[in-house]
Amino acid sequence: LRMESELRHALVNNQLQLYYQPKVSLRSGRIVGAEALLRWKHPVRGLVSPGVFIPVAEETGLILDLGAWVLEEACRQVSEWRDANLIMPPIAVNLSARQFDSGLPQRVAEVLERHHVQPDQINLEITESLLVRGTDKVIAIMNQLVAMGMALALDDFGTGYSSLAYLKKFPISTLKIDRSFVIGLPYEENDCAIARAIVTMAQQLRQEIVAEGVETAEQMAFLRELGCDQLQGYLFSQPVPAAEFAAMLREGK
Ligand code: G
Ligand code: G
Ligand code: NA
Ligand code: MN
Repeated sequence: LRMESELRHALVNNQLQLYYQPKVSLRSGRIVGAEALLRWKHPVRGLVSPGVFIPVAEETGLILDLGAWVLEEACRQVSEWRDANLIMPPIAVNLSARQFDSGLPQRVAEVLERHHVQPDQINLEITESLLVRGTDKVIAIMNQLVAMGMALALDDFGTGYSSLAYLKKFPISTLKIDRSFVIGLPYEENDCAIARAIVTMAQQLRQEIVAEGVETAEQMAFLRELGCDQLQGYLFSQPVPAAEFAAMLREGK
């Protein structure tokens, strides 16, 4: 309860911030996207990880207000970058399954319009739990978002309980291989087999594939060999504040 009220306070007192972690093309070595990640700058406790407060927000329903703030802030930032004549790759925003109701497409469209942001400037990352719930209603909402011109990515792939066969029911253009399978590459046989299976399947389904949590050159080499499209991880950059991300882009990385 304490954390909930502090989090509510944080929301209205500008203690929340978005950091941006680049996604790098394995082919060109260039930044081709970024994931926006929430940070809580607590006046006493310092930087609080979303790993701590997102679960609380999910439980209490506060995630709806947080999620709305994240989308608003990402669009505001994208429009600021555009006004500064920065050529920006798509910015991905994480969506909680709880945000996925029939009003979502309209809410997203309103935020995009308010900031004059094109729908292909913002990607949406969803988790497997949403697919498991995979009702026709969820599919219909996804289809509406895609019809608006937005791309959907499936986050943390491999950690949930969705079957591979059912992936093709959903209009998802990108799969993100969860960090837990990347850690053991290229030495753990099981991780290699899982990564290979995910990439092969994604290629068959014509989906882009992003590897998360890439920390070593050996992991990158293995993922390149597999035909993975993009990587995200400390090897290239940690999540950084907006100004730092813009500077990386200007340097033409
Ligand atoms: O940045 P970090 O690795 O500490 O994030 C921990 C978890 O919090 C990750 O699973 C990440 O997806 C989640 N997270 C970060 N930002 C957001 C956000 O804006 N919305 C939601 N729903 N989850 C987020
Ligand atoms: O669940 P999600 O994939 O959205 O979580 C992303 C989280 O992973 C972010 O909080 C980010 O800080 C963290 N992260 C990103 N790259 C790396 C990495 O290379 N290694 C580790 N250990 N964590 C990472
Ligand atoms: Na992720
Ligand atoms: Mn994510």
